Amino acid sequence: MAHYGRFSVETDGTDVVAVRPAAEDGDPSPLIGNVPGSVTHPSRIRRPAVRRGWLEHGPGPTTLRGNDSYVEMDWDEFVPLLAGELRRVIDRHGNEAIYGGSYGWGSAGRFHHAQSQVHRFLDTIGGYTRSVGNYSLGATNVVMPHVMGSHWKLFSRSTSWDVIAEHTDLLVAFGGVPIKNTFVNHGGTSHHPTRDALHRLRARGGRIVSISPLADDLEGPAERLAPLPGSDVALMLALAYVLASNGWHDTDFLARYTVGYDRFEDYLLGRADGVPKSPEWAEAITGIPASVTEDLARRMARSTTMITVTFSLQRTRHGEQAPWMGITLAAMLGGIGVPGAGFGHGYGSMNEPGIGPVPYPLPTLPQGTNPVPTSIPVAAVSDMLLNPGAPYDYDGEQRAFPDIRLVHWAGGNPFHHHQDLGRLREALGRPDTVIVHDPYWTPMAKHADFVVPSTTSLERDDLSCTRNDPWLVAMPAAVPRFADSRDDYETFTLLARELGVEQEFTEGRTAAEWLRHLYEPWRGFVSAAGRVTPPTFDEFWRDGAFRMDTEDDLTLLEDFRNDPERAPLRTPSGRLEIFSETIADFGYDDCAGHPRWYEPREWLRGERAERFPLHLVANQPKTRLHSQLDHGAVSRASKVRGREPIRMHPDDARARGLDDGDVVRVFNDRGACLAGLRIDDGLTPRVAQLSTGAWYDPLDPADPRSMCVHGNVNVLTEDRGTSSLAQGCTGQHVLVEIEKWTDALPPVRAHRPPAFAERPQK
Ligand code: PGD
Repeated sequence: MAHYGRFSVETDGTDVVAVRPAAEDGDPSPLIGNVPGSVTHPSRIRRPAVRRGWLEHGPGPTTLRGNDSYVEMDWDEFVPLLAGELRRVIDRHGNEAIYGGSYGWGSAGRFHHAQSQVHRFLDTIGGYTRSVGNYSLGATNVVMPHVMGSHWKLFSRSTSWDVIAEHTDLLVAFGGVPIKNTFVNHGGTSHHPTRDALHRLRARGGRIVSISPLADDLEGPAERLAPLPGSDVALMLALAYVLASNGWHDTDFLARYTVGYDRFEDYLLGRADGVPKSPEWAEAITGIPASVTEDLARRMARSTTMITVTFSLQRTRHGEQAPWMGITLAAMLGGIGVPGAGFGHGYGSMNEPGIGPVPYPLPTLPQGTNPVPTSIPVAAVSDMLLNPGAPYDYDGEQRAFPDIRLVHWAGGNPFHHHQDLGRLREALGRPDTVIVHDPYWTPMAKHADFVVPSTTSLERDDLSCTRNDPWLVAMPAAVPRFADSRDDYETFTLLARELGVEQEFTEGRTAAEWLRHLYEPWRGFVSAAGRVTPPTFDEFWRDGAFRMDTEDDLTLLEDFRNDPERAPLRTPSGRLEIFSETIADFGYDDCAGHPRWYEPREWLRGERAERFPLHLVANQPKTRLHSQLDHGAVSRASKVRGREPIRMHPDDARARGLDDGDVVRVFNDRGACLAGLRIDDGLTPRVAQLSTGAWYDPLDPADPRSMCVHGNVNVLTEDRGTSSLAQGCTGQHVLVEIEKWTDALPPVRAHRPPAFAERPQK
């Protein structure tokens, strides 16, 4: 048994055969059950490989990506070929033509973190076009700095679960608090306090209101409201309306700590546009009876109320509005900065909000400086590849997309995270060359020209930690490297050598020396700060883990509440901006100067619903982390006849003649996929749910818009930004129709390697 992260693994010398959670974790994640067998799974990339068509025709746009065979080769041949292509693109088109945005959650360790490695390497060779933001929080990342001066504070300095359990009387949870998402956090996680905190809150007599179309977004006793998906902001506005029109809002708080409430109130009460955002107005949008809204607002005004909004609510068109309106509502209640009251974002979205932060920086691999200033919002990747030079708006800037010739990807799977995969496939046909590093033949690897076999975290020494978790963990390799795979660090070292910049990339250190180098100065820094004295590197490595101190019992924005002059927010006014002059001055027609209701495109009251009458919630899976280890035992066990499960209400199934266990075709005008039906009365009627993360598996790989036979929901979602402000990912909601699949069942080949070929004759 070897310690691995905060769980232990038992191996047979080549692969993991059993996993055991950390002893102190009272509610361990079931997802670790996907790990056994993952090192030697048939979907591992055994050797470096180059797409046959690339070898035959050289670099250039092509429709063959995703529909070609691969030629395996030795590292000695592969590295000069790949380095030569990087050199060609830089010499002919400049470094801006390399897209190294390379988004993704791959790999837990601090040193072998794939994103850090690829960015450091690309910086060393002269830079690259990068991406900004992420798929989790595209809208929040941009709007909340304007509103409250920060976005990271919302998560890393959020009100602690212990404080909520002890002080909150009424938890009003937009999006619920889905336990499944608290299994994971970026960089690893050691304990899972959410379920216990909710239990303690209830035991004290606290109440929870879960606002979601899915009953299991909140486990255990709770009141549930199910507004029409996508209409939560209208419900929030109606709650605000009840507070304002009854004089239950905290005018002292609004005057002292916020700006622009009066402008917002003109809109809220209908003075600005003649439309009061009353409970009756909202009822016609949300379907929630006006009396229910009034009653909830009354209780919110009388209790210590915490309003939370999950990340999912901002992963939709106009996603900026939900967190902005949530914090506005909390400001009207006057509880921001008060223990147990105020606002929270992302409880139940991952295992970070509610957990105390480490009060000092963590060991981090320096990434160098990127000499290329060009960036894109991360979810604009297809737009960029398809439309070089095209103008676009982003956070007050008028920008133009760069002309990308080479895509270099490590540690992410765009066929998991991006929307409208048919469009993504067309976009990936445009560059001259696509390079992907991954341990597995993911769909992204199957669209690459150069496929670089990476080790997994189980095959290399590393250390892990994350900003909201007390444990710094030694992760010694549990098993030898699989086949001919290499650590990304080693691959980049070889490429850097070939390109004449090895010393700049490695600074003369081996991977083992880097671990010590990251750790020892950090130890000195932390010791000097005087809070704790970490052990020496050798002691740390021997003991396997070090418990850092964390700041516990936090209340979000408590310092600001205590003294807004001495602890102002980093907004232009120093206060919470219910009306943002900055955003208003951008002049966008899809994001005004204060939170407001915008009708979504993909929702049941729109015209599209006449053709596609079911609202599909495309949320995070509970059987794996995103698309990772989709072939693991826990993920596989959930599949229905080998397809990703889709849930729908019994009435909707009956109306279509569908039974539990049927394979169904889920479709709209963008694409289609097969999925396995699970009937569930915990869903609101006319709502279906299909998680992200089933590996894309086209029936006809030659057709970019081919049906996915395995159930990848992103063949259906729209590739459109949240708004001109943030251009965030909007993958959470999509309208579809569902019908029984009556043809012969096509085989699922998602987890098989591609075809291999002989080298083409020149
Ligand atoms: P993962 O499946 O985690 O998904 O998208 P993301 O791309 O992060 O991909 C990580 C990849 O890294 C895997 O292929 C894994 O094999 C690889 N990997 C692991 N270790 C290593 C390593 O050491 N080296 C290398 N080179 N690779 C490694 C997640 C994204 O999806 C996120 S964060 C969100 S929140 C979005 N959510 C939604 C949503 O709610 N709805 C829809 N429709 N779509 C979404 N997409 C987004």
